[in-house]
Amino acid sequence: MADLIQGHVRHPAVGELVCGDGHLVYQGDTFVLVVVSDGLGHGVSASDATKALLACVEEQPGLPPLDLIQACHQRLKGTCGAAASFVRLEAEQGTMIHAGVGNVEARLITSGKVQRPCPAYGVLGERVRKFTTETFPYQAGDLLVVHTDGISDRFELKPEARHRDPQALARQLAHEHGKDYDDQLLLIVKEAP
Ligand SMILES: [Mn+2]
Repeated sequence: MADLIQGHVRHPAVGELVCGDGHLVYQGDTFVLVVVSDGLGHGVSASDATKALLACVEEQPGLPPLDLIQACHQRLKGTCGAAASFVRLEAEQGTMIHAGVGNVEARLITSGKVQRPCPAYGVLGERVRKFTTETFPYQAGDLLVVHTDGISDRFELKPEARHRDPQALARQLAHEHGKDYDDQLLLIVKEAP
């Protein structure tokens, strides 16, 4: 199992005590699963939706991302709902599989280019237009950046960013592009090559 290097910044919107954004990184035998959730709105109800989503993932982290996101959609019925991004890294197969709903942004920084998966429209627990997955070439050493809309996506990362320290880079991006009025979460994951 490869070494995982991670960095993240997470904090609630100004005036809130709990953060509605949350994440999970699960290291399986042959894959790494990364999930970032943004519970709709702020505060306790948003945090409850994210907790329900992450609990659903923890019960069955080995499910294919498409099945997992649909299971979460069912589980979140009756909550305030969530936007979320599910990323499965399979270094041996050389692939990254992404399934997402709503505006949680993921990017994969590789040696050649930056890949930006396109999430589906909708809200988990309420309505989703169509569940889809996208698959991208992936190898250990690539940098995965996932963040909620509490961090503006108006930043550019070049292939050289793969060599940055994930925690330092996460802090810098959140500092420069964070929005005080929304919960913020930015997560960076890299498998040691
Ligand atoms: Mn948000």
